[in-house]
Amino acid sequence: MSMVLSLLHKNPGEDGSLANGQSVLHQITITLPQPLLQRPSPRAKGNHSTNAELNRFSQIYPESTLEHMPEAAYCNHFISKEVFVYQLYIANKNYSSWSLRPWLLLTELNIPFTEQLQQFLPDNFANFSRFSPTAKVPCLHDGETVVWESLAIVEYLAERHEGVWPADAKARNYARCAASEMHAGFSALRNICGMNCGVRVKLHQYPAALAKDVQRIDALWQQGLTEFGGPFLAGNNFSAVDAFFAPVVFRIQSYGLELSAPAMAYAKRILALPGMQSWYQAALNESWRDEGHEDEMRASGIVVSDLRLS
Ligand SMILES: N[C@@H](CCC(=O)N[C@@H](CS)C(=O)NCC(=O)O)C(=O)O
Repeated sequence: MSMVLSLLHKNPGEDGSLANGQSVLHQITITLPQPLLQRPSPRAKGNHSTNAELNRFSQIYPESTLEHMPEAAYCNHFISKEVFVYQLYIANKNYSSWSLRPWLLLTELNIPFTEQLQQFLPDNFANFSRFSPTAKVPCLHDGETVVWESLAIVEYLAERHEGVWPADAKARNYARCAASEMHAGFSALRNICGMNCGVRVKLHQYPAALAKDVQRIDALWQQGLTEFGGPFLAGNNFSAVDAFFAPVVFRIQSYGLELSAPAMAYAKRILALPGMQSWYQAALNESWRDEGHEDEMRASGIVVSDLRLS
């Protein structure tokens, strides 16, 4: 299979440095080598490429650095302006549980995106309305297309990237049901144990409605881990259902919630993921406080420790 590639190549300048070099546009016709045709997993569908694909490209064409690629190459499957187009609007990492879901999914699946973090303010409406019709986060922009609602974002990504939902039909059904249950339910857990990554709280009380939500989550997790063999909820790979329950994992940590041993082991595994660690560190480093979220947390319990760094 042949195709024409346009590459912006940089010749070294007189001092030998690329910084002072001249850019030259090359158009070359190439026959794609086999490794490029066998696209690596997780595979991008359509025009969106994964980091793995970009890395593969740069190994095969070392003269094109990743830095040059956005302007440089217009190879339909691998490199196009659209590769870098996803913009994910999120809010404070310490508090924004809905933002965490698509952020973690994109991060763990290695799908390139640009993070647009908008701070919670006493009135978010005007600011958040600039990028979302609901004035809420998360909101994904893909060029002109605006995708609001976390579950819709997941489905949008699933149409373009493999690995968002499990490949196995039974596991996929479980994953979709469990993620939808999380999207629509567990209001006692959400209201009483609002996500606040940096604090450790002793709850004033443990109401029956909260216990019921925690028990249901425990049962759901155990069902997935047992039926599909772990280490993730729907089997061997991290998928959207794990992303949907990621904020619950931070809540377990913050409020000292107790689940069965397999469920606690799962929570520990999720906490250890690079994406979760990175989110957590960023949350601890945030200096902003949102009084609404802080008041909710103080209404539920006593702060035993506050690990936030400033
Ligand atoms: N159902 C929405 C929920 C989004 C949501 O409630 N986001 C919160 C932050 S975690 C928000 O933007 N709140 C801002 C506000 O209400 O002013 C989704 O799934 O994306």
